[in-house]
Amino acid sequence: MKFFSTLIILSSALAATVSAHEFQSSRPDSHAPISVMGDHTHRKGDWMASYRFMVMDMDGMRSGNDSIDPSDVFAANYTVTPTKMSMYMHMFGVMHAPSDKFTLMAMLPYLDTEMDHTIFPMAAPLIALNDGETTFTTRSKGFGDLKLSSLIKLHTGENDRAHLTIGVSVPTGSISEKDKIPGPGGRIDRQLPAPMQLGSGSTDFLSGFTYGKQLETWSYGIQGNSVIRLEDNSHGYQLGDKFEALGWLSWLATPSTSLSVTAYAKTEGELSGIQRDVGLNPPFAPARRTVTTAFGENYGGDQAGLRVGVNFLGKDAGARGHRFALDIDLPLHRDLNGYQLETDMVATLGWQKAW
Ligand SMILES: [Cu+2]
Repeated sequence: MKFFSTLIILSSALAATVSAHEFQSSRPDSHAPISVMGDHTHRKGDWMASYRFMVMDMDGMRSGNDSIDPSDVFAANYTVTPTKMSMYMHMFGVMHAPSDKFTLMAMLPYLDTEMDHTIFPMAAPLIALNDGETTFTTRSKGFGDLKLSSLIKLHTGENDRAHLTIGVSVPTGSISEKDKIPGPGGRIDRQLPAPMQLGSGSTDFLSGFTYGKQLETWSYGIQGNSVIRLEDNSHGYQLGDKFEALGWLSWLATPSTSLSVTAYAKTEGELSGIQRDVGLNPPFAPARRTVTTAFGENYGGDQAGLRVGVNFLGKDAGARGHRFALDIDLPLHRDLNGYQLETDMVATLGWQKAW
């Protein structure tokens, strides 16, 4: 909460320097940096389409605040450790305002995820890996969970605005994805652990609060958002709840280009329950554990970092009204529960157009 109070103090300091003018949606910084979801509302009758392409790169394992090696994970009694994960996400969005008070938003992601693993060398012969390989890669791809939200305007001032977001995440994404995983019987199709599944499997409650203010050549905003899981899924587990607080500062560099810095802090709970069909102990060594991702204690944690971004709003004939934006996330603080892959970089490229 120290993060939040710092943001509020920063906001008040900036507000004191303001000169009044209309909130201008024709400015590139009237939208938050592209990685912020549900940041703006629309006027009655407006429609907006959006597309985001996200790349997430996770390289190497971490426990708490420390980067660790596969040997550390094997020493902690695990037989297999992830070593690397890359995720590509295509996110499709539609917004529509049936009235000035309410804006409806729908978002559907398409995910393509790959995870590399290393097997404890002393265990490889026991799993009967006669091919001599001690690594394997799993992949999953498909549509994820559909998020439906209503953005409710709370305040529209001369140069500031605030809204509430209330929504639901519908479990349209599969949680039955399988891929070839070595084990008894060789490399055969087995249930993938939660990070490789396409959805949460549960109906989740989404909520958020967003405030934004425009100055002559600057603007800023703050947002708090959360994801609360409402049930266990059909595979017997529940992902952790998520809470995030963020604030951004944008500078109107030219009439069509703004540059931004975003600071964020987020926390996610452990996975609860037992993932059905994901083995906990290898049959050849019942005292050992299989892979870190099979255990709920190796999920969630706290992260904070900075994102830098650019928003572009087309003004000339061909590109008029088209928005293009890029945002790069560099995590600075990663305090992860148990043993997990660490996030090194997230890049978001987006397009938006309103009618
Ligand atoms: Cu919009």
